[in-house]
Amino acid sequence: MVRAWFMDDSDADQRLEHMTDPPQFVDLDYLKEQGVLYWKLDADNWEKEGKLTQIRSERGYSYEDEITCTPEKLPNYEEKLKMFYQEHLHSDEEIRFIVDGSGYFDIRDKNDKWIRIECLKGDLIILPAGIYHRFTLDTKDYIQAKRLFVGVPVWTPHNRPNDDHPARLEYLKSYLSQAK
Ligand code: KMT
Ligand code: NI
Repeated sequence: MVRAWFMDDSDADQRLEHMTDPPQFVDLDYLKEQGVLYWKLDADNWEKEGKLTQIRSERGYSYEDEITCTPEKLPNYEEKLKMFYQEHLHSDEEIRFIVDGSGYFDIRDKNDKWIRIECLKGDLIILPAGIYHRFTLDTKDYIQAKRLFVGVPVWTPHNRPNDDHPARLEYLKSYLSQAK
């Protein structure tokens, strides 16, 4: 089961868990209310398992590649990791299937609070277009993930504030219009 929790506001290392004391976990339904989708897949057997193929065809993901976050495999490693951790949004979904390692996706909930989502080997996570979010490695410093996309990929991050971005407006309309 995915673990996700409200973050504390300490400015300690971004790679730490940043749980509050006591921890305040959120469940899948809460993530779904913010438009975040999640599946657990068999990372060692995903081809046979067929779930990824099914999700790919249902959602029209025609593009796929792999990213490995290590200084050797990721060009401009330091710079990229800094970029990933700047709060931003995209014009499209961000889809990641973790084939090895782990890391955290942080998303802003409807009350603009940070929720940290622990992504482990076998997790498939979809962030909706227009959600403010960021990514960090954890203290193990290693993740390898498949990136999926509909059509030609656009990875451009639009850093916050970008409240008039069409994807932001669409996101607000779809998910936050009844937010309390
Ligand atoms: C991103 O866009 O934040 C990433 O691709 C992070 C590495 S993949 C989990
Ligand atoms: Ni992103």
